Amino acid sequence: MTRTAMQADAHTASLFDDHADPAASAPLQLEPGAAVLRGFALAQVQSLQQDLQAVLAAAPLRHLVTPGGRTMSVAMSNCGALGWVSDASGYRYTPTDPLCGQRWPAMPASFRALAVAAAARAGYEGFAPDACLVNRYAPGARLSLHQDRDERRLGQPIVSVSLGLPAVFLWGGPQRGDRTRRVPLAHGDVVVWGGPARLHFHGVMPLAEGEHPFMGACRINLTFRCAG
Ligand code: MD3
Ligand code: FE
Repeated sequence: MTRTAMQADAHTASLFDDHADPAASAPLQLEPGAAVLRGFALAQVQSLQQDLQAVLAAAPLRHLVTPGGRTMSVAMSNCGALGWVSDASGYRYTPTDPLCGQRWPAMPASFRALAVAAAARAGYEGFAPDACLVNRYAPGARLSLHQDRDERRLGQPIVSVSLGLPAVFLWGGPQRGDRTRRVPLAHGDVVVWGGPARLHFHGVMPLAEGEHPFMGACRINLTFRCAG
């Protein structure tokens, strides 16, 4: 084999590894506690998408209202033992869907397995999420800078899975006024947020217009948490 052919081969192999064998690609550390696993969910997107449809049939996406009275542009739902909700009285985790009074749909095995594998890959063995928040962004939807501090066990990480249209994630520091970095998140990317990064401020820039071949004109983000 010529030298050029070998180089081309090696290049193809590394591209292939990143996408087909996510366990082989080293996590990118944003900072201590925050690891980006590019494409980690790609091999599972078909089952995730199917199971998501069933979750959303039982617990439809809805636009929650903040305690301040604003309707969120992101549509949300939940699965698992606990679900995150917001209304005039505040933010909290509930065992039932306020729309119907029934328990949230169970967390699909495909969701749980992916979240547990991603956490382990980032160094968190034995991650046992009891809540999965589903966020759906249509073009223009955004999430303003906030902290996630409604969970009981802040020592546990949050695992987030991005599907569909790409987004620009805003990554700040422990104080609201800290400068922010922009981190692009694409279809199939998984991020594990723990340690000192767990309480950092973060948000999502308004979603750009687009059509994703697999997910349509939207971005879905799944976040797995230990809430109770
Ligand atoms: C960093 N969701 O649901 S995922 C949220 O893309 C949320 O829908 C965004 O922020 C989304 O609360 C961002 C990445 C993420 C999720 C939770 C975090 C980053 C985090 C918690 C602590 C630190
Ligand atoms: Fe958040």
